[in-house]
Amino acid sequence: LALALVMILGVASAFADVKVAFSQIGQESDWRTANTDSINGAVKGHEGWELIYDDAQQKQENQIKALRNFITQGVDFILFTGVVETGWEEVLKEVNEAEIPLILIDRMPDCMDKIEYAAAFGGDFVEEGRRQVAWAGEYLKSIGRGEEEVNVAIMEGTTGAGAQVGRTKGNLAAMEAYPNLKLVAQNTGNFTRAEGQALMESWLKSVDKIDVLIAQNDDMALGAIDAIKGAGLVPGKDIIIVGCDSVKAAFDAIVAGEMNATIECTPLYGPFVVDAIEKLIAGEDLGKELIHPVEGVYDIDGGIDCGNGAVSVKAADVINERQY
Ligand code: GZL
Repeated sequence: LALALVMILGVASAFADVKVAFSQIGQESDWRTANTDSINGAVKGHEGWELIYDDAQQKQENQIKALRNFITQGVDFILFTGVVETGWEEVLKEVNEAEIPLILIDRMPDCMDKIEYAAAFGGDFVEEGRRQVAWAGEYLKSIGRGEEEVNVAIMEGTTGAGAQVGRTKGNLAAMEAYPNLKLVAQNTGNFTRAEGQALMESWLKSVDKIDVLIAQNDDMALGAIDAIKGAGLVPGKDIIIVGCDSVKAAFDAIVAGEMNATIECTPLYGPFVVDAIEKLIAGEDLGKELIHPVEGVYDIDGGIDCGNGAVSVKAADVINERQY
């Protein structure tokens, strides 16, 4: 029976009229899991489409191998997000030479202007980083602490990742607008909860005083909360904590008063990818524009104006609508 099943599945996959290959970075965060689930669900949910998935475990060499395997397999489309920005030009040109349409999602390669790609969709990381610091600066003003010097620590994502490079750029640019914010620590927690906890534990021993933590994703913020509690401090009060991604666990922490805000960066690219592939199959040219999703800011009370039209929304009011 098992043999028959394998044969049937084998034959069925041979008839899948669209093979979509996805080079995914890894499983480092709730955001990444939600991103994989969104694309997996959308592609597999499409009649006659097959998803060929590779998890690179956050290693660039594994992504390069996967891309070359996809070329050998003769897939119809390749979805790609790079663990880091650099080192992709050679292999992405091989994808171009194989004439396989490339859809860039999430973290963009730094060679975008040197390769061919059929569509691009991802977060505006510089704006997300700017919003993190702007939220903190405006929140401090709203509680009467806009004048006092406040010590800020920036916990960065995976070093060299587009999301880290962009968010750090946005973080530091926004610090200029709030002279009361003083940067006292900056290091990477690699976008994981465990490494965020470890980094916060080391900072609590080595840094005189941290008043605000800017964590470039919610998983690191949640790890930092564990470390703060372990040190006998009160997260959300003794240290103000601003995350990024807006995953469900962050909403739970905000409603519990242990985290103060999170900046949205949606992982739900599945519908975008399916729509793009359908249009490409129909012969449409989708252009080169990097499409950014519209995104929000969520915190304990709402009403904090972060600039660029971003006013925070009360987490408790929308927690039941969260999709990831
Ligand atoms: C952002 C994405 C980042 C998330 C992290 O688009 O690349 O990678 O912010 C994830 O949670 O690890």
